[in-house]
Amino acid sequence: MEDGKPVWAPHPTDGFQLGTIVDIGADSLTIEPLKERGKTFLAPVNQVFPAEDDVNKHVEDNCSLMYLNEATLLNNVRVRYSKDKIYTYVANILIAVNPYYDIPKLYSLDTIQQYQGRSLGTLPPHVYALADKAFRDMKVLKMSQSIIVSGESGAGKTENTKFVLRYLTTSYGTGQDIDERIVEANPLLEAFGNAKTVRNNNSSRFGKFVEIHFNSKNAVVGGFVSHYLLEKSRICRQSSEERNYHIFYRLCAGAPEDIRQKFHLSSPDSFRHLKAGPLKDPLLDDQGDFSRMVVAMKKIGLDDGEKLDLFRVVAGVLHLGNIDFEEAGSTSGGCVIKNKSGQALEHCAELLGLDEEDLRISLTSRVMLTTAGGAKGTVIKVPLKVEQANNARDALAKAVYSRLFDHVVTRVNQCFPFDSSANFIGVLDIAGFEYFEHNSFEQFCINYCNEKLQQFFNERILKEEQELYQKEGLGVNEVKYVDNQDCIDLVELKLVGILDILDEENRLPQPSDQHFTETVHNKHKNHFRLTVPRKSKLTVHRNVRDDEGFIIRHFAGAVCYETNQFVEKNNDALHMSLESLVSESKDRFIRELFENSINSKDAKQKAGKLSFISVGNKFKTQLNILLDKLRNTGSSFIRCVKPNLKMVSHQFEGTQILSQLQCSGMVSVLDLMQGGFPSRAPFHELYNMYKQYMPPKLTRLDPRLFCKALFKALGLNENDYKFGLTRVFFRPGKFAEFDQIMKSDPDHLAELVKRVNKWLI
Ligand code: AD9
Ligand code: MG
Repeated sequence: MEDGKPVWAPHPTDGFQLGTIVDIGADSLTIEPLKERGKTFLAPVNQVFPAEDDVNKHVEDNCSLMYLNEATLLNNVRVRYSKDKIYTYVANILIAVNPYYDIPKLYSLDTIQQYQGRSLGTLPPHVYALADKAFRDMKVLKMSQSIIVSGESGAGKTENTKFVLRYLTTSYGTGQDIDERIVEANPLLEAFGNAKTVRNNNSSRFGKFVEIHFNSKNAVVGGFVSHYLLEKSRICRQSSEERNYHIFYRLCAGAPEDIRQKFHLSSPDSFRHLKAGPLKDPLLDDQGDFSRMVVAMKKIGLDDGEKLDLFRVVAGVLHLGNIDFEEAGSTSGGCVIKNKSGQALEHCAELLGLDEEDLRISLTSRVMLTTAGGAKGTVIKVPLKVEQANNARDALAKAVYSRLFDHVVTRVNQCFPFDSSANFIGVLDIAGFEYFEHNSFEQFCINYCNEKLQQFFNERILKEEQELYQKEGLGVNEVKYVDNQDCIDLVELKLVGILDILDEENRLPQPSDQHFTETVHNKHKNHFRLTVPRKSKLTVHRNVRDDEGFIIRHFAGAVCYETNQFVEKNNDALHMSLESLVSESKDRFIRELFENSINSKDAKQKAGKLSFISVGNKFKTQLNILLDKLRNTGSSFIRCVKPNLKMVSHQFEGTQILSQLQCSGMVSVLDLMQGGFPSRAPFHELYNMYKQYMPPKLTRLDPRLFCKALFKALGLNENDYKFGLTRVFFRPGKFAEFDQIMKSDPDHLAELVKRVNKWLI
């Protein structure tokens, strides 16, 4: 960094501020802010970055800046955002800032048409450009493609995913039903899988990978949705400012009178599962959304019977939630259903096709197989305490609702079937790295998933970069990056990985979260990635006892997980009495929900005795299938950014955005690019761009020689660029510099032409 030149130094809210270096210490710099002359502050050396000469300038591809670092990236994104340019490239990666309002024409049909068939970079950065690149790559390389959309809650993943789906079906569909169905499946998935949270009024509480399949003529033939990890805890409990899944409120608000009567529906405040949070959100139109959902259901081909099946189960879950228990008042230590819950019990039994008495017994007692006294396999009935009965009721609600969600996805998939497909374009919309005040099993799973995706991102971005250098004969050094395999191993390795340790705990006769936590610490003493909360010097340290949690050092930062409830959340099995209750329901639909859930024949045979189904390991298997799939496709990345916590337009909270860019791995990409050759231009493009400025003698040369002659004449520093086989590679910012010289004033150009002529002689 040169003396007196402005630099970017940390700022508490903006992320960075401009200043000049006034003194250099051993590991910190004294900075004088540009806005407050005379004042100074200290900043760590590694958090001060060179600034561009013109900080108000913005570029479509961040790599054409002179200095590639987190500060110049943040500034570029900021300047662009202020002009409603929400998309920015960093090479082929697309950064998308959520505008929180509809930018006119940004997604219009006209815009869709403009982007069709156009190479990346020929038009302003756009999610359509990336979608079209995926399509063209699929067509030319005859290879499936994936688009990985990531970012924190509310960053715009789901909206961008929908734009990709709409773009592809509009542009490359056959104009038949199927195109519309792929788009219209979303309202249904969102009704059952999205909810209002403090971070997003329409937050997806599940991950999904949507594939659009194409035939050998590259026309859309069908689609397929895979889903991951629906947040089950929400069905029975929400924090005071959050809501349950949309469908519950929509049904209460929008169902026509006959359905309301049939399913005994009333306002949301009469249901325990809904009344903890806000019943109505001013920004959400439950009634209107209900009508829109019904229209979408029709469009994708659901008939009235199927629609009623879905609504009936949703209503059944609501009534189930209203069943309350009280102590039995006898010596048995058990409990009974409160008198006032009689109607809830009756409605629930009716809607789920259960015998009222059976439901009562299954909720208040538990059937166990005993081996005591040598009487192997004797069935005994154990009365449940009030708290245990509450748990049983909630477990049943979660099981019924999550099976219902599985069914919705399966049913949606039947709406766009395909016989054969040549290739697909898959879009992954899954939550990004999370760290909250309290982090539980859900965060643990999602962050494990993000470690895997980050590894894939590193592999792809670095590998592609190195392959290109190699192909072009550049002979540059290999690029190194931090490998996170050790962190992935810590979670998923057989036997010693955290997931297997947890499963092992679940299988113990008396599993406990504390014992699980201790085992994790014991098995991984001195593991670089794992520490105990109390003694940890890491900044995330929370007031959690060592046997109540662990800290994992993720690629995006350290997170303290509180292990309370890990054991319970890792188990997908209902206890035996409830499992047999629902699988023997009089209602065919309910029976099928539970039949389908046990897939393998083997598991079916054991079903009667199943007491543990691992959530963590199921997710691990799904994730590995997903990653195998991704590895077999060409890939593009979209990094979504949430501009502010208030969810409003035109507000750019620098520090918060900076942290998102860091978590998404963008900063490491910049480091890589800064050390490499991020800008590149094919010889023929340079030739076409600049031939008008050059003497005829030069333009007669072939594009490669033309460029060589030109570069020589310009006297460019040979460290700033390299000639490959088909293109010139530039060091960061050097292409922009070169372009500026070429387009500079006529006198300068005349001088240049003279020099070129001289060189050619
Ligand atoms: V979550 O992890 O599912 O909680 P997402 O999916 O990242 O989250 P989502 O796409 O749902 O966020 O976006 C949140 C809200 O921002 C949307 O409901 C829109 O109101 C708003 N949004 C997002 N992207 C755009 C956009 N490109 N234009 C206008 C947008 N509004
Ligand atoms: Mg979403």
